[in-house]
Amino acid sequence: MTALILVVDDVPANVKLLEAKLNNEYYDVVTAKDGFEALAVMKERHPDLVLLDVMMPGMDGFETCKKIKEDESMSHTPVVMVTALTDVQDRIRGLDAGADDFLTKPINDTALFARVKSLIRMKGLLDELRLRDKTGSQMGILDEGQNSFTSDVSGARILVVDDDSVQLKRLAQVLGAHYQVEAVDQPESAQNIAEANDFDLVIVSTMMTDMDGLRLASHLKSHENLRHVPIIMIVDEDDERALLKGLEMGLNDYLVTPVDHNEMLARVKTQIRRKRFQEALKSNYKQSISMAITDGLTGLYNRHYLNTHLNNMVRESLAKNKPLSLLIMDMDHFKQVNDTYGHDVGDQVLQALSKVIVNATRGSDLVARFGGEEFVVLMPETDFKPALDAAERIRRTVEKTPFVVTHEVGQILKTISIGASTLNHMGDSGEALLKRADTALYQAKNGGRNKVVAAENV
Ligand code: GH3
Ligand code: MG
Ligand code: MG
Repeated sequence: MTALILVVDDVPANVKLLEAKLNNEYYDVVTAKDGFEALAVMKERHPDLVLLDVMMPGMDGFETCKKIKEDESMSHTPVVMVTALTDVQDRIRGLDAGADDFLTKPINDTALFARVKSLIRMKGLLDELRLRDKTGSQMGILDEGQNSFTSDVSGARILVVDDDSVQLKRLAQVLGAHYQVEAVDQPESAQNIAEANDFDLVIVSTMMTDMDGLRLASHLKSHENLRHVPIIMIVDEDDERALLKGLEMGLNDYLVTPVDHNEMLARVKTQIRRKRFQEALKSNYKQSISMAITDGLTGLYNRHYLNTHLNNMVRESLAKNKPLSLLIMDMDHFKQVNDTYGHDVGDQVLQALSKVIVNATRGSDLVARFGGEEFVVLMPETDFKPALDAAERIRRTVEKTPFVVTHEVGQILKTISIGASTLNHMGDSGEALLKRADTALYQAKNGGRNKVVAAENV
């Protein structure tokens, strides 16, 4: 995921070093030499993340962070405080100022990228939620300031697995002041407990005697109902292998022993917030507003909503120079289903197709029913190539997955055609983006159906 990161430090060598590291991983970087400049840059460039030095002349990092978090236009931007290794007090002050995370100097690359990635993913989900709320209020179905996103993490449930009962007790105590904690010192039972409960986060030690914590984590991650539950591992500072392996496996974050309590609280909060944003996005606005913006048959967003949201999304993506792709898909010879099996069975096929599309796309992708048997997927922060890959994946899935219906035939195999377009940063509009995809869809139909066609990008 591409992102713009603001690096704030009064020492030019520190700025240069961080800038080089981040550029190396293909992040865009803007810099500021003090808090005043940082605030000005934020107003103008809207970065996705701020790496903020603590010790700076004039306005220090705490004060800068406070100002960021008090300003409605920037408060949603994650801030990582960069502090000296020993400054425990700094961490507490940083948390009070609203910082989302810490990094200690000298900055370790693994720690830097684990945190940057995790916070940017959270910011991406939050941006999408904010935009959907804006669309809702523009449509007059949601009051300004009536948010579906929240920073509230209260009531969250955490499972902690560690056979070191002293450490376990200490962690459970610290977390217990804010969350509902289930502490498990017999790792063999952890899997069952995790499956039987609805946890928002799992913390697993990788330093257990009789069980490989990474293996346990990998089992949890591969379980259907637990896949979306974030996992933080506890690792030995010197065990680079376990750390890298865990991150590579997709574990969400890590803590080194001895675990710093404030650091743990900050990281736990980030993971829980991210999970909640993700759930809010997936829930497709099941609240009262849903009637006006969703389609009755499929529960997807309706065309009116898509049009409003599309324009917001195009404007935002152009302003931030971010990619945006769009797919429009249409079932092939759908009329035959109605004609052969009746309209009700046709409806069932459309419902089943909408499920296939939702399952094949990401939470931040917006799926809408555009018309009778036409669907649109709007893919923020997605370049053309991955969008085409997704389209091809959906096409193939439909081709080989029969739709189960209540009619005596039992199941019906159908295909879909897809047109794909991507945002042209030289100048574009929602209407033009949609039109290009629609022209490509028409070509897919003419070219024999069951095809994905990419639009010319003009
Ligand atoms: P093509 O491959 O060219 O797309 O052929 P097609 O038969 O899929 O397309 P056509 O546009 O000729 O027919 C679409 C049909 O979809 C006609 C319409 O009655 C039916 N339809 C539209 N909305 C609904 C709905 O909500 N439920 C059902 N069951 N059918 C619908
Ligand atoms: Mg400094
Ligand atoms: Mg059709």
